[in-house]
Formats: sequence, C-alpha cells, structure tokens
Amino acid sequence: MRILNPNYIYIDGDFKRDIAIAFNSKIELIDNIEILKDKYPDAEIINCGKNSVLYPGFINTHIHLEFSANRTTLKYGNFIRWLDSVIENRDRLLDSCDSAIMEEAIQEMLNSGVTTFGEVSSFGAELEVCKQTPQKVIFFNELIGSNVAYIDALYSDFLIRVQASKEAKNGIIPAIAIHSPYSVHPIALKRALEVAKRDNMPISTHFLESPEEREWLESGSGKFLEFFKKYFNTTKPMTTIDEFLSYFDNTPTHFIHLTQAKEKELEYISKKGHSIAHCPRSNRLLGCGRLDLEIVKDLNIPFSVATDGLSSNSSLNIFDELYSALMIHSGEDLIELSKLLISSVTAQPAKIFNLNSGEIREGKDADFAIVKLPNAPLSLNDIALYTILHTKKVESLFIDGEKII
Ligand code: MCF
Ligand code: FE
Repeated sequence: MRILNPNYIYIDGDFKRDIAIAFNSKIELIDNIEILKDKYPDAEIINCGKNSVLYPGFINTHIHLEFSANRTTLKYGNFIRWLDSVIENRDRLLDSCDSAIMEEAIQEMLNSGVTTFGEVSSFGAELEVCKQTPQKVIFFNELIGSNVAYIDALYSDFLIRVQASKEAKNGIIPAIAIHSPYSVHPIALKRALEVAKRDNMPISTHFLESPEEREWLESGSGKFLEFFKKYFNTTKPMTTIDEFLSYFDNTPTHFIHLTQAKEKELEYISKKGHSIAHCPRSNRLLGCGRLDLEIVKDLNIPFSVATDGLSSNSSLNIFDELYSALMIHSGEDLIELSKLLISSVTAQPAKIFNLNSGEIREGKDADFAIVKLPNAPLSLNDIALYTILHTKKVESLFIDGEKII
C-alpha cells in the first residue's frame, strides 16, 4: 500500500485540502493523512510537495498517431486546402512516421498527465507502440472508403484490424471510428455499426467539421464538389446530415468536432445520448470555426476536450488544448469554464467511455496526474484556472498505481 499526500486534490468536481489517498493498483481509501497512517502503518508515504494538486489522470479522447510526422507538410487555414495536402502527402507522411516518432508523441501526452487516450487508427501501424505504452488506449479502428467497387476489400481489411486490436490486450480497448459522412459508404457504415453494437465497442466519427462539409451534405455543392470530382470522379454526397445522424440512433457515439452543427442537430445528439469531442486548436487551424459551447452546455451534452492529431495541431499536450479552449470561449465565465474544462478531460470522458478512471473515488483505477502551482492559491475555487494557466508538464504521473513519471 502507498499513500499520496498532496496539498490540494480535485475531487467531485471541486478542490479540497488535507485529503490523502491510499492506493495499490486501485484507490483504496481517501481520508485525512493521519487517519490513513493509522490504518496502514506500513504504507509508503509519498509527500507531493509544496503547492501540489492531485488530479485523476487525464483522458485525451481523440488523436491520430499515424500522422505524427507532420510539422510543416500539411497546409492549414482552410479545410479543403488541408484535405488536398493530406491526399498529396499522405504516403510520404505515413512512411516517415516510424515508432520513434509515435513514441515521442505518446511521451508528450504522458508529460502532460494523459493516462488514457483515444487513438484513431487508419492502418494499424501504431498498434505495437500502443501495446507498449503504459497508458490505456481506446483503439478506434477507422473505416474509410466511398467507392462501392472497393468496399468489400476495405471492409475486410477493417475487420482484420478490429480483430488484431481485440487480441492485443495490454490495455488496448478495441473500438471503431467511422471516418466521416463524406468518406464512408452507408452500406459499409451500417455493417461496421452492427459489429460495434454486437461487441459493445466505443464508436467515434468526425462530423460537421467544416463549412464545406455542411454545404456538401446539404446541397452537393461547393469546394467538396470540386474535391470529389478531382479525386474520386463523383458528384453527389452519399448521405444527408439527418440521415447520417440517424445511422447512430442505437449506438451512443462520440461525435468529433461538430463545429458546424446547428441547434437542431445538437438537440438530436443530446436526445440520443451521444457525446462530443471538442478540438479547438484543430478547428482553428483547419478553418472550421468554433463549437457552440453555450448550446452544448444548455443541452447538457457530455463532451471531452481533445487535441486531435499532429496532422491538425502543433502539440499533443493536453494543457495547451485546455489553454486554447479557455481563450477561444471568451464569453464564458472564466472560473466556471476552467472547472468544466478539467471535467472534460477527466470525469466526462470516463463516463462517456465507461472507464474506471477520471475520478478520485474509492475503487477507481489509481491513475493520477500531480501538478505543482508556482505559488499557493488564495482561493480553492480558482485552482482549475491556475492549473490551466501555469502548467505545461506534470510533476508526477501514476497509472494503475505504478509511478511512470
Ligand atoms: O480530425 C482531423 C481532421 N478531420 C478528419 N480527419 C483527420 C484529422 N486528422 C487526421 N485525419 C485523418 C483521418 O483519420 O485524415 C485521413 C483519415 O484517415 C484522411 S481524410 C481524407
Ligand atoms: Fe481527427
């Protein structure tokens, strides 16, 4: 048994003082340090030091490790500009992304306190590094492909990757990703959802990300029309906004982005028990706009803040993302938003994906991120804000009770 003794602790959505945790691989008891010492006289005591704040390990629900080699290759500023550059440089980018580059990307997440991440896997090239990392990985096997002639081949490749992730164990949670409404044929999509439903696998999908995507799905026109004519020789979208949404009616899904969603779509998403991944920096860099957080909050839709991949971001540091979210939603109350953002990388994603983590509670996994504030906070209620403003790197990190940093 070990005991962690921080100055402050994030518990039940608030910050408290004078609370310590006794743990093995799970949290055993939460109480005053003296009571824990009496109860476990042989336990090793770890004092976290001055101005320390203990959080449950952070959860980054949406990244693309296979694109981690990108720095100055992909074009930013507009979604179609980005997409064109993906098509043109994809092979080169993927070839240059070796295990060392992906390990570096994973290390950046560890340094920022991420103990669980959601990886969108296009090819399965990162399964080995995901097996090796101490983090827990929701491994979203991606289905992509619109050409009917290739659907069977793409679908069987998808099933092989799903199977490989099922056999991986080592903290890998098999899951599926439907790439998007513009890139996946509805026949394959429906089959994949049946597989996910049968095995109760988490599901995610990019949806209503760019204004161009919305125009394409609504009226079959705009920059997407040029894109599809140029690369795929097609001129009609395969689905509509409402139809695409209805495919997921019986399978609660993590919708990525939704920057271009209107109130009626968000209402539908709320009604069907779905959730959202909010990636503010990716959205800004690809010219996609901003998620309407006010409506998301009003409708009580569970959401995570996530970095997306290095294909559309400059870092996988979750504090960088929280900082940007804090800046971008400038109409929100600063203190309340800071607390909401902390919950969006802890309790909310844990609930969305049914993980036994994301909260400091007896019986939960002993996944901890410990940060140090530069000075003592005058008010407990402001600690979330100070954490987001002043942290780049955690002081220490535990996963299933093992000290990683
Ligand atoms: O989330 C960002 C932007 N939206 C869509 N897709 C991706 C993102 N980052 C990487 N991708 C990948 C996606 O998984 O881009 C590939 C897919 O495999 C090509 S999309 C034609
Ligand atoms: Fe993405």
